[in-house]
Amino acid sequence: MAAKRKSRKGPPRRASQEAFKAAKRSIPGGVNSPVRAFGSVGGTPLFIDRGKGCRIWDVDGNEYIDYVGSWGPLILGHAHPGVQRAMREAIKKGSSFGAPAEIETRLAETICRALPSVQKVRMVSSGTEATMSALRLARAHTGRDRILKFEGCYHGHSDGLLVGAGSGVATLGIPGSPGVPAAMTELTVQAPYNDLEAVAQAFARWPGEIACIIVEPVAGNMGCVLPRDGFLKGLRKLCDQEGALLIFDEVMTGFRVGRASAQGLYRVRPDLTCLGKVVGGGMPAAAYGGRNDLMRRIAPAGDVYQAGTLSGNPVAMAAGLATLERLAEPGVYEQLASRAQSLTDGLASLADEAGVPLTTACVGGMFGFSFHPGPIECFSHAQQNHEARFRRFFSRMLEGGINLAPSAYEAGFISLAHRAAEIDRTLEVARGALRAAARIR
Ligand code: KE4
Repeated sequence: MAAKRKSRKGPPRRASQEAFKAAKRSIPGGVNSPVRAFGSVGGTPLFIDRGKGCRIWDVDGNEYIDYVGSWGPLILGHAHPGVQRAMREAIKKGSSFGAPAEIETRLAETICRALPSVQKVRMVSSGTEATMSALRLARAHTGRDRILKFEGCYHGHSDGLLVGAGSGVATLGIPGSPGVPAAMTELTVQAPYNDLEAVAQAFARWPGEIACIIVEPVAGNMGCVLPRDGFLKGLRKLCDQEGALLIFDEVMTGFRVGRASAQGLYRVRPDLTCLGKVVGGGMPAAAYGGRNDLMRRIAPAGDVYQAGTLSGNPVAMAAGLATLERLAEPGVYEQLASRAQSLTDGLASLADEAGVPLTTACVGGMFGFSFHPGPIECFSHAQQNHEARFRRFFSRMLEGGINLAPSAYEAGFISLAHRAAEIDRTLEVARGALRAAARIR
């Protein structure tokens, strides 16, 4: 009888285990957002005690090089001194007034200066709010009810956007969660990402009914999937032909893939843009904005209602402003992009060495990888990821002190605090982790 494999002794996790047990007694699933629960990788989620720069420490005192970065916001790294200073200054004056403050205008002006397509912008508190509001505005402006999204793209959890996985052609959405009425998702058309033909067919099937297309210009919720050449420009052209609005959901890509975000990188001008994550610098802040003639419909300037108790919160504005100000310095995006490229090139060559198929992608300071020979251009490709290999790789990396997104359907994030030394260390650990993954048939 083969000797029972002794269970690997990873770093101590007792305190996280205790914390998780306690959390589950009062929080559904023990977490305040599902992906944090390690559902698709197994084991106990890390309960984090603190972060600094590109590192985090869990409550057992284990140290990790962090590539989650709070799912994108911490592009400067954890506990950035400039961001903390700005927040301290702001909090000294109070936390929230429910009345306008000049700091909101300063962040709005910074966003409008960086994104020429954004002539006016409204601050909200989450990406979900930003996309939900942008869709309402698109429907009001066009008088149409249908919206078109792409399979594998995630735009937050508002009802009409929680649709089940698609079928490979343009289909009417089906509820992706209990509690979402079919009536809501029937107005959502879903097409495969990178498939312009399917989008054209949708417009032909529902002529004059589609208010807008909402798209992640780089898809970061099915791994990291880049737009094919011409895809985004093709969406622009179809929207112009069909009288629909083009909404770029840049909650993840905004100020992440370049100063002018994905719309600047790919030179496509959306009608509306949704932002989040980086613009809040780690605090709850997001935004939607676009052309003057559209945004002036938003209450109280216009008749399209949207509101929020903590929208434009001064402390969050301070964190966002300090973050965007640092990102305006020369060379930051070149540094982020080169770190992401070194990491993904290194992973690809180590995977070759280990004989395990791995497809990598990176743009600006975001990256992804899939245990699949590729290409990965849409959700059905992403679904072919070898889950067991991903899980083994993830857990060996975690044991080695590297914190990656606990799901193959997420992207990874580089911060300005990640130096070449951290990339080298990550690749050192990845060498063994990829060999371990390769052993799984
Ligand atoms: P929030 O409501 O979570 O702030 O933003 C929703 C959202 C909208 N658009 C895009 C492109 C997004 O990626 C997100 C949220 N991203 C996820 C990570 N893939 C947040 C992490 C989580 O859900 O816990």
